[in-house]
Amino acid sequence: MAEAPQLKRKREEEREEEREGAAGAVSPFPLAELRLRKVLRESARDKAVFLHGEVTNASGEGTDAVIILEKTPFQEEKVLELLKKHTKLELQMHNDIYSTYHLYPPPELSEIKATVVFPATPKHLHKYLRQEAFLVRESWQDYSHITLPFVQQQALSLQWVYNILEKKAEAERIVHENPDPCSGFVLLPDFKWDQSQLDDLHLIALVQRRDLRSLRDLRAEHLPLLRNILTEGQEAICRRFGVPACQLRVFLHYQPSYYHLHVHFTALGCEAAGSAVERAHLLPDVIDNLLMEPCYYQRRALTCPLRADEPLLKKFQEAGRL
Ligand code: DD3
Repeated sequence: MAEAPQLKRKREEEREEEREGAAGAVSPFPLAELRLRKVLRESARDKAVFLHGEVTNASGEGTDAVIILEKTPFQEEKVLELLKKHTKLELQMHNDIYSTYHLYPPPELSEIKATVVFPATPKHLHKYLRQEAFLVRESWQDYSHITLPFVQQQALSLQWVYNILEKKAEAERIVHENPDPCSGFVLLPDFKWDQSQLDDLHLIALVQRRDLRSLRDLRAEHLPLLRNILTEGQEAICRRFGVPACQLRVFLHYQPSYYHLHVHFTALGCEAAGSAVERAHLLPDVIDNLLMEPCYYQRRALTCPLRADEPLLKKFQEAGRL
């Protein structure tokens, strides 16, 4: 529940901007005009629900959208307000020294984070369906014969990444940039983090160069890039958010969810999805592996979880590798 003073100041600034902009503000997505098609997934643990919605235009054509609704973590300085203020209180049960209540706080204390993908492709809709996962052991041969051709032909749009690198989107959110075209990167908060509290801190480093897809492409020649990301990323996060390097988990995913090389920085105290051993590779370990063996990631087998509906899993099944 700790909060850096920088965060507090930043939020106050944002609130001011909101107030100033409120009058002429244009909503980028008509949330209210949405019709619910299907609940894709819901998670009691994460306090989140994933919805498939549809917006109908004037000529009656429907366009798909994904909406993710999440209850946000508590903020220390607001918790007391929650108990006083204009919160309605409803006793649920009482037994001896124990009792439970339902609280109905005022709107400004009961925000819900909404993430919208619009228009959403069938791939987006699929991504959030609850799915069983399977572990695949991918040899280098598997990578070159199965995974790489698949990654090349699926060509999922990386437009949002290029927009960030070219400052066409989220430019004001950039925390640090190293502009070197070969060993540079851009560091900014991940979509998943609303920056209201440090508990779930999550930033991503997107590399400037566009020829690196994943861990599998990394060789000793990329060590300067990886070292830059590690040291400059840690420094920038400590400066901006006050979180020291020893409390940051810096890692890559294999398989990644998009094939433009990126590195995650998350708060050590936050065990959110994605830090599991079957998918996460710590950056300092990656660096050491490449130091000892320049072609480490072109030689060893890598384990990764694949969801039942993922086309890549089907490719492994067809090849008799599962
Ligand atoms: C994505 C993986 C991708 C749905 C959702 C997220 N961080 C992003 C666009 C801009 C971003 C991210 C795809 C897409 Cl919710 C489908 O992630 C993003 N901007 N992870 C930031 N800062």
